[in-house]
Amino acid sequence: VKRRSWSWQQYLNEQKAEAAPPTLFTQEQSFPSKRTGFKVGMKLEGIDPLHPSMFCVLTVAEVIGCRLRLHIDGYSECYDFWVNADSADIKPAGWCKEHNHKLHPPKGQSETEFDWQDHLQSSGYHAAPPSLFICRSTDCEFQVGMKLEAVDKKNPGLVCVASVADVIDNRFLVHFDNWDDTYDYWCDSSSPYIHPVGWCEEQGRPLTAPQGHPSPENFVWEDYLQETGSTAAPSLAFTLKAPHGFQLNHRLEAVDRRNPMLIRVATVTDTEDYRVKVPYASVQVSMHLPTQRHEWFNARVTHWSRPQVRQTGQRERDREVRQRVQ
Ligand code: MLY
Repeated sequence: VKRRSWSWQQYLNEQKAEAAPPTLFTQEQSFPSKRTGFKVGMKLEGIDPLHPSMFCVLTVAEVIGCRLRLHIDGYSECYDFWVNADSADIKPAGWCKEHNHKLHPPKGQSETEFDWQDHLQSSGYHAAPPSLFICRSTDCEFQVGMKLEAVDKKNPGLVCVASVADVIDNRFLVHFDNWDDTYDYWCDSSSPYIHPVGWCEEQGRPLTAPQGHPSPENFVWEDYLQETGSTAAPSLAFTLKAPHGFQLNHRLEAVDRRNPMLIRVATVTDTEDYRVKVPYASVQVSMHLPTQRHEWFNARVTHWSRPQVRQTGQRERDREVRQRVQ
């Protein structure tokens, strides 16, 4: 049997389903207006997703559409990760030095010895031109050291004592006091996961004290701020965004978290104010963007124009992943 290429329009008609309207997606989730100029082999600096407090030396290992697979120099390929080409997590070579951030050198090289010029010369690769990176607003009222209450995204039932550990452009790094940086995450002032000091008390919810606090049940912000010589992030700096507008049964394209190279057809099966639940269908398509733009993308990126239909077992079909709506 000749397999016809998979089409969103046909699928939506068959399913009598509606695509999530493009207006519901943020700028970052929408298709960029021009093709990315990143090429395999270009080098850059960026945030290690497993250690969000660290900047590393990276090489573009693969480019598919508007997404890049990045390799951390000197480390195993198993740490490679995918980002959108317009991600705020990547910066041109030399950015860390210029902005007073520690750059983790490739494995085996010492921090003091690492030099971009030498690294490029010895590898024979080039730095990604700074013009490929998106310029961002630098407006941020949050400052390093300020305290807040934040949801631990790895344990979403917990709201915890947290600090601003870093600020870049309009985003800041949320760090949980006395925990390691694997719980850290970057967000902006509109994030639904952050709250001003005193929020838990006001809401009648438990607040998780810093790890090792002598009396976690009796945590008092006033004392803690004094002990640590810190200030609370001003409540006016919190600018909670409006809930998303995705609705049950909306179809969209979502990155498969287990195999982030793949983008899958997905259906919204549950919604909360700031999250949607999307179990993956078994069809893989070309991008995770509003479906209306699909034709445009397909027309240009030929190696994605024959989506692959995967045979999946029950286990895979039953697999559900909560995809957070940014
Ligand atoms: N059961 C987990 C909970 C860790 C929570 C960390 N947050 C507060 C940053 C553990 O003990 O590892």
